[in-house]
Amino acid sequence: MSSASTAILTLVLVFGAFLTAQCHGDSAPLVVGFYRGKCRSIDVEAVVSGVIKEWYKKDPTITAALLRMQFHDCFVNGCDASILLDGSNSEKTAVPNLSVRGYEIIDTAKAVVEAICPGVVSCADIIVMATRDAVAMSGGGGGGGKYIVETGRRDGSVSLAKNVDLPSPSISVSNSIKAFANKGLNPTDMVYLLGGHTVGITHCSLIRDRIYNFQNTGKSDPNMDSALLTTLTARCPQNSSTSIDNSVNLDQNPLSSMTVDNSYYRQIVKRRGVLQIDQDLALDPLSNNTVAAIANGFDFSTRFGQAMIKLGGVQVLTGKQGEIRRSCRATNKQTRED
Ligand code: HEM
Ligand SMILES: *[C@@H]1O[C@H](CO)[C@@H](O)[C@H](O)[C@H]1NC(C)=O
Ligand SMILES: *[C@@H]1O[C@H](CO)[C@@H](O)[C@H](O)[C@H]1NC(C)=O
Ligand SMILES: CC(=O)N[C@H]1CO[C@H](CO)[C@@H](O)[C@@H]1O
Repeated sequence: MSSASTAILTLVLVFGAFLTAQCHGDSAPLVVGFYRGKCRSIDVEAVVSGVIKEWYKKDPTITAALLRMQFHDCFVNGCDASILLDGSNSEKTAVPNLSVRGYEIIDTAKAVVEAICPGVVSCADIIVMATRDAVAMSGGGGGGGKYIVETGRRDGSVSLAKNVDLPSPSISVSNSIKAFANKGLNPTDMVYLLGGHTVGITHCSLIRDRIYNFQNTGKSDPNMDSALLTTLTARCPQNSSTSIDNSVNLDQNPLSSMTVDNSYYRQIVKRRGVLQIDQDLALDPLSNNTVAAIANGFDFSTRFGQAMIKLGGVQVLTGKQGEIRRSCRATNKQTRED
């Protein structure tokens, strides 16, 4: 092909791609500070932050609640607040969602922003902003500061329990890497994001196999530190006849179980991981070197924030897609029909 015809072909291709982008121009990139100037001169992010600060003073466990909520929202049908929709068959009714909490926090933040500027701020953005604020209150987010979130998400209208396909606590590191890759997140992102387990709890029902009958051996997980095994045995009796399902801190350093820091990694390298995936992360050759580097002080705070920003970009609705819900618990169509 002559260089002239190559040039023409290139032009046609580039222009064609440009036209295609225009035709599919319902979406727009997320941006930092999307709400600037969209609610008079009011700083919407500061308003949300105020709500989270008040809530955190009463209940510092909201950081764990919101981190898990953002993970579950973004992993199922993208970060579109589908996890917030009520309904007999919606995502929040699916088994892995049973213990997701914090819905009232989002309701409160939404009520406050709706009172100031109705129909402007999406529920999907509120989840991401609120999580960032709570992480900052818990000491995370880059030198004690906040990571800078991008905004401009819009809310979805599809929320189905059958779409919920979240990793189980016994997923292997290699399958977990695949699950994250399906969302555009690389293995390093995954290792940092699992650092979310530096706060919060799990229920005994999800770790009893590791304590008493690991992979049907009738024994505990051989990779579990013996002191941790003693602690967990006491906290999670084998044959608890009651329906009470005790909780156990995911970060087993008692001084740090409420703080967003690298302590989770320091624990798992000492074989003090609580969930099976936590322990395996420190041992599997696919992730052990990254874990060791973070445990030794490699920049957790900044990198965790960056990974959260990336998580917040998974399959988002933007531009003219979706809607800005009036109530985070219902689509606008449902709200009108009520
Ligand atoms: C392979 C990936 C993951 C698996 C298998 C997993 C699994 C789990 C399980 C089983 C629990 C305990 C639930 C309960 O007993 O109530 C839990 C809790 C939690 N997860 Fe994950 N998780 C994963 C990734 C993440 C990510 C990426 C984040 C956030 C960035 C996250 C944040 C949390 C938090 C904060 C809690 C504690 C919630 C609370 O205290 O209410 N997890 N996770
Ligand atoms: C729990 O139940 C199993 C099976 O019934 C039994 O083998 C085991 O000894 C019991 N453990 C305790 C601590 O009672
Ligand atoms: C990670 O695992 C590989 C393979 O087992 C091993 O050679 C390496 O030393 C491990 N790295 C760390 C930091 O333990
Ligand atoms: C928060 C929430 O909606 N939890 C629901 C989880 O699913 C169970 C069973 O479907 C419901 O009873 C809960 O209300």
